[in-house]
Amino acid sequence: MQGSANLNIMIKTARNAGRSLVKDFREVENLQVGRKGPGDFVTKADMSAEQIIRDELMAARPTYGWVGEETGEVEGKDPTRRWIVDPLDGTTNFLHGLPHWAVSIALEHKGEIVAGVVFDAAKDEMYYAEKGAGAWMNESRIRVSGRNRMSEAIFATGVPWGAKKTLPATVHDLAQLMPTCAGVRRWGAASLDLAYVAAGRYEGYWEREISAHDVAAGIILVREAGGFVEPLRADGSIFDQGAVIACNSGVFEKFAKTLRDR
Ligand code: LIP
Repeated sequence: MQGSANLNIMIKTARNAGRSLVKDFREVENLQVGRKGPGDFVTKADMSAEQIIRDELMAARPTYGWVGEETGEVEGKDPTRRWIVDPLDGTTNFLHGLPHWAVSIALEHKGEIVAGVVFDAAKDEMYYAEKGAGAWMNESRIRVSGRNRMSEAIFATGVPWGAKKTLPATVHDLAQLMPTCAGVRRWGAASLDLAYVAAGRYEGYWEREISAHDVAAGIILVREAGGFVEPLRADGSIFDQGAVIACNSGVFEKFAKTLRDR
């Protein structure tokens, strides 16, 4: 795919940050250096990857705003455009030596995500999408799965940890959903959950307590791959609610009804 200048910058930056993370992966000195809250770790690797991304994106587009997991929010001269970045989504997996984590970079324009890149550096899988240009993984176009029976569908979610309040609701979701489908997975990196829905590896994903930087890039991957992404509850936006549902078109209605009828 011939991407725009912005998409090419995002891909190059994600690759550079991913390379730095691969070097740090499984190196003891790069393990946990702090905690933002119970179960919410930050590593030297997170911080240096965010610095790489911030330096490269700010140099390339100095007027755009910035929201990064580790460095917070900076308003740009251009109030209509901002980067939304998670330098290391799946920090807990990274800390445990589990090769399932990613760099996530999204570009928002006037409140809409217009480009997204999720780089699974450990597996060298670069997922990217731009509004109107489809979703891609490395050189191949990706699409959501064509499965349309709940009994054959698998889903992914994030199970809340530590001080998160949504454990009872998530347990209720699981009790309602599990008897209707072929299984539920919990991998620990929301950006990759969305990338996997986009690639047709599983049918859907939902999570009840999630941050914008975890899901921003994945939202456009799923939409451009032909799937639906909505706020989990009918009112408000995904970012305001911090709750999301994403799915192929074949089982979306049944999946959403199961989670929304409470
Ligand atoms: C993590 C997610 C994970 C989710 C956690 C957490 P981090 O992001 O992607 O799937 O369940 O709540 O937010 O903290 O590793 O960037």
